[in-house]
Amino acid sequence: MNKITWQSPSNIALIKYWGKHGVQLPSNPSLSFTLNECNTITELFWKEGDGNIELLFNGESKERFTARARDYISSIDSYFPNLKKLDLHIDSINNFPHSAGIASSASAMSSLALCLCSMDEEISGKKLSKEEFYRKASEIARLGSGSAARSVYGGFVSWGISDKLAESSDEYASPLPIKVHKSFEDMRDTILIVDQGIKAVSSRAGHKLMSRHPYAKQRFALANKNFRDLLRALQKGDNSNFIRIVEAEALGLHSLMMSSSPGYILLKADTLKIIHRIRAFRELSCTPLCYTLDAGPNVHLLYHDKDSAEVEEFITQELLLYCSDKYRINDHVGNGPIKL
Ligand code: 2P0
Repeated sequence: MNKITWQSPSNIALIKYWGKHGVQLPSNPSLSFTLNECNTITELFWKEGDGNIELLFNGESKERFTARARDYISSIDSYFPNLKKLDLHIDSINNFPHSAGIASSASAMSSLALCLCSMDEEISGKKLSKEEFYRKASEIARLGSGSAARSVYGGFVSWGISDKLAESSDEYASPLPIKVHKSFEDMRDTILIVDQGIKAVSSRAGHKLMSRHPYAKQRFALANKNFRDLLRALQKGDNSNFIRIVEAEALGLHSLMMSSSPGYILLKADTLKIIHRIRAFRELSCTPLCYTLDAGPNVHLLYHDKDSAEVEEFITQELLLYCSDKYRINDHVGNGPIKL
């Protein structure tokens, strides 16, 4: 069999994608940074065949993931005319807990999309420019999972049309075309794992509830404003606006879940305890750190590299007691996927 391997990271959204329409098109622009440590390595094997697809996730055959991969691959066959004449074997390894709200679908789907695009180049013999290749990979990744569109690039990445970015698109993500202030370039993200369990409501179901959410219109307008304001804060190195917007987006995301119909809560008591501790520590120490949340109970603690020693002491003394088995992942802004 032929083989392609890509390693692709997860990302953490600062401006949240929550709500979609059409074929995986976002209802508002989102902005994330790509992580360095949390990633998926996907090996894609192929040979001539009849469109059979097998998948191993962390070395095991899981019916739920295999069914999702089959649906996904059949949904993108118009992009890859050769797919129906191939048998595929996908072997994906995640180095962090999946389905616990650390955007594992972002790394899994982006690594698979990159493998499919590389395979297509090998089979067709048509090589795209680097820019075209990543743009196509982002579009293909988006069709698997919206947040995956952003993971094909390193650094700070946006996805979705914004009047502030001329080249922005709902179809694919792009690296931020602005110069991010150097204090944010090496941002740290310590992920405090409050609960590793599989969450009760999937993001896919959560997005769907936004289509009849009573606050949808206000949310999409606010996300656009927060997106514009965050761009300015990132450019200027403006910590106080960065913290204000990022925390408002985190709480706003979970407020949307709580006020959906039916409403649901992914936060745990320890999530809230950590948030209170972070606020108290910031007030006392004046260290510019803040939190964000993905679609789950785990807390992403964001801070500058220069404050790492002080924040590490805070984490070990005050936050680890709220983490499941004192588990946390030290991560930071990464450079994006790697072809292995
Ligand atoms: C985001 N999340 O911007 C938001 C914020 C989680 C919280 O996108 O249905 O797995 O596969 O497009 O991308 C998680 O949802 O959803 C997500 P689908 P996805 O990162």
